[in-house]
Amino acid sequence: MDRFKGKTVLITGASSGFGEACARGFAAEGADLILWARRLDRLQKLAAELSDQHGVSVDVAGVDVRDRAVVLALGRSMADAGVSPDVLVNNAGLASGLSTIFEGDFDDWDRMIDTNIKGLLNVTRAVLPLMVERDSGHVVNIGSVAGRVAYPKGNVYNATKFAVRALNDAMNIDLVGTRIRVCTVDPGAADTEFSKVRFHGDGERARDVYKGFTPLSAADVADAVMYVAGTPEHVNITDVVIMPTAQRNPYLLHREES
Ligand code: NDP
Ligand code: 8X3
Repeated sequence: MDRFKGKTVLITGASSGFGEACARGFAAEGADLILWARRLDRLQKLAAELSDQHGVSVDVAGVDVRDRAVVLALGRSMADAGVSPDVLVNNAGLASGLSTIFEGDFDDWDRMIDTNIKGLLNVTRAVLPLMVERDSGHVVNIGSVAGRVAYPKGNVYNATKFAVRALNDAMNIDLVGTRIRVCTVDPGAADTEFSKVRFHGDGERARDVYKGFTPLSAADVADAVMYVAGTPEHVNITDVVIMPTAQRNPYLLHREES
């Protein structure tokens, strides 16, 4: 299928997990890509593979979404080059640590707030004017079930994802009367590098998160993003919640005994 042929899709956090899976999925359906993340080496490898395999153009940049000056400069370069993404996947994000609020680590808090809220805002502020200018585009924000209900020791991560949901609603409100659509895709437990990052590189602790049930894969989430982005222009899906069948909310996850 060539659902996205001739479209340009900008994905933040494309060096692993959902972002990488979205890059693979959109490229397989003909989209040209702009991929941002800090690990440029990974993006370059992915770009070579996808352009080779699917004949699409893939532009990469080593970007920290927290760096407002860099993000805004990239937005200006796109404007100068006459490029305006058809789809922006605001995916870059992370959890850092899991502890009570009275034991929380300030660096973890800053990392999450600066990336998940301010980084998403930086990218949106850089890219959305290009969409408004031509009255066309689609923003898909990656939220989380953590943005719908707080869970023990999730506190600041929860707050950042509640913020993503508020910003998703706010974008839709600010864009009424335009043809630009905005959706939050809110996944539950998905096996990516997410937990390894949350536990500061502790792979064993990360693996335990996904024991006893089949978690979502990154490709499952990419499918949902592509479904949303593939709807006709008069259809605006504003919220998608996607969880493994074993999970019904952040508190209710069925694990088989091993
Ligand atoms: P991964 O850790 O696999 O991917 C995270 C991506 O974000 C990486 O590509 C990373 O790239 C990028 N990233 C992190 N910080 C920055 C930054 N400052 N600037 C640019 N890129 C950054 O995790 P997931 O794929 O699971 O996470 C993607 C999104 O999905 C996040 O927003 C996460 O909160 C959310 N989510 C995850 C769930 C899960 O269970 N996995 C469930 C619900 C939501 P690099 O390090 O190269 O910069
Ligand atoms: C990631 C899913 O449940 O670990 O947002 O918060 S969860």
